[in-house]
Amino acid sequence: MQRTLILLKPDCVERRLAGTVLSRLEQKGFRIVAMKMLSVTETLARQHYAEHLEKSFFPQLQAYITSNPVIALVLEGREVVATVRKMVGATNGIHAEPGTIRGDFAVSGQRNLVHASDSEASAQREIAIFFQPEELVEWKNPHDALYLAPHERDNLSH
Ligand code: FUP
Repeated sequence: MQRTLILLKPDCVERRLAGTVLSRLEQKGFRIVAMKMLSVTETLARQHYAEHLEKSFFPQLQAYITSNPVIALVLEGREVVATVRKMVGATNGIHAEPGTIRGDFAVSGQRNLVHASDSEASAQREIAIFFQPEELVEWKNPHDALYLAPHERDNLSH
């Protein structure tokens, strides 16, 4: 079943928007399988943003993501990676479509509230950075019957 890593970033926590953002993701119909608050260390920031280490904006990005705690969570569900990316919107809040999380709540290219994995491979890499395998909770939700047709429940990754 497909999973993705979400970070409610320091600005999201500081602006008390964590509940609002989480609510949107929950209401869509995805399953929370892990969640915790933590302070991102500089080492963790370098791991998570490995692809941006050489970018000119990395020092500022690292300072921001380590400035206050984040809430990290893993969501599971059908096409969760691409669907959450659509819900989050374009990187810069100014360019993000209204109706997306960044489009509705962000005006910044850096303080954009949320991180969401951009591919299944990224999701696997990022989940392993933030969570131990035993922190990922397997559970059955009786309400899945309300969200999915029987044939969709059989293979949740498609
Ligand atoms: P996204 O996948 O939309 O989160 O964006 P990227 O992976 O391209 O960038 C990761 C983070 O780097 C963004 F959330 C914000 C930050 N960033 C900047 O601060 N400046 C930039 O020019 C690009 C990205």
